This record gives sequence, structure tokens and C-alpha cells, in this order.
Amino acid sequence: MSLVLYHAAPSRSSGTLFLLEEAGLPYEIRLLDLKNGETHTPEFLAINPLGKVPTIVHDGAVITEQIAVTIYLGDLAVGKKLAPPPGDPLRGPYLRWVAFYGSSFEPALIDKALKRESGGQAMSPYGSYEAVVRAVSAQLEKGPYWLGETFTAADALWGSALAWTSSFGLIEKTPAMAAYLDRITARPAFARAKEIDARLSA
Ligand SMILES: N[C@@H](CCC(=O)N[C@@H](CS)C(=O)NCC(=O)O)C(=O)O
Repeated sequence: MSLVLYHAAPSRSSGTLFLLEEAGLPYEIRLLDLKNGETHTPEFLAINPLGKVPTIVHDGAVITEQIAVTIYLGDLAVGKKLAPPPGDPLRGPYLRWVAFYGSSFEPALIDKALKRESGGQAMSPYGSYEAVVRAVSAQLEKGPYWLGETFTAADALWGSALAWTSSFGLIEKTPAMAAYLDRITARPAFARAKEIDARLSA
């Protein structure tokens, strides 16, 4: 099996690195320097025309977008229980929350960061920033993990994302979020990914 992660250290692809460490899958990193425009070389644009990481290539198949990458790797790590399988009552909520990240959470936070109008309730993909934050807070109150008792690939995505978005001040770090982030960052796979990033960015 060949599994390659196109990665910038640190960046959104750090969440994928964390997930790969949780998955225990053999993988290879191709490091791209965002500051030097290495995601916009003709070679990389031929793989991902948007010039974005994370991008993974598994046995020749290109997978882009954090959401697809998360779902793909969760399913690929057979036996690791990182993704509720079809038929499991948590499969629907799992897909819902992974998709919610990409289609509602990030757009809401980026609009806020750029001080852009949402476009109004009906036109906006997420409605209102406040509604997105309320939905996230309600999920965090349930805990201990995103879908309840067990860590899943959704936690690699949400844990990494809440860590950077709260540190950038794009969302308030509530006590429930702080407790969740403590649980996520205490995981050995998170520490390994962080150490890999520190080494790569040195
Ligand atoms: N829609 C993409 C967004 C990923 C993204 O924005 N990645 C940033 C790194 S944090 C990137 O690759 N930026 C490089 C660039 O756009 O030149 C996803 O969900 O994977």
C-alpha cells in the first residue's frame, strides 16, 4: 500500500497527521512550504488544482478536502474503530458532524475572521455564526468525545480545528471546549503529530 500525505507544518493538514498517527497506517509525508508557494507548483496543482493541503494519495487515488480525507482515512483504518460503520447508529451523526465542519463551521469562522457578512439566513451556507457556535457548544457539553464515549476520526478533525480556531480568537474557548481540548491533546498520537510538526517546521 502507498499512502502519501502532502503536508504543510503546521497547518490544517496537521489534523490529518494526527489522524494518521491514530490510525497507525504506514504513510509518507511530502512537505510543502506554504511561504515559498510550494502548494502552487505545476506538479502539485496537477494533483490538487486548488493548491491546498491536506491532500492524500492512496494507491494512486487523490483525496482532497479535510472532510473527505477524514472520512476516507477513518474507513481505511479497519479495526481501529475510528469511524462508525454503515449500519451503526452513530454513522449518521458521524457523517453529519464531519460534514458540518466543512460546510458550516469553517465558512462561519472564516467570514467572522474576515469581517464579512454571512449573506443572510437563507443565502448563507450556515445561517448565523451564533447558531453554529451554539451547535458546537451543545455537542461539546455532551462529551467526553465528539460522538460520545469513543474517540473517532471526527475528534481528530474537531480537536485540531478547535485548537487553532480558539487560539486565533475565532471562537471562545468555553470550559467545556477547554476540557475537550485537554482530552484530545493528551493523546499520544496528538503528541507524536505535534513532535513531527515541530521537527518539520524547524
Ligand atoms: N477546503 C480545503 C481547505 C484547506 C486549506 O485551506 N489549507 C491551507 C493550509 S491551512 C492551504 O493549503 N493553503 C495553501 C494555499 O492556499 O496556498 C480543505 O478543507 O481541505
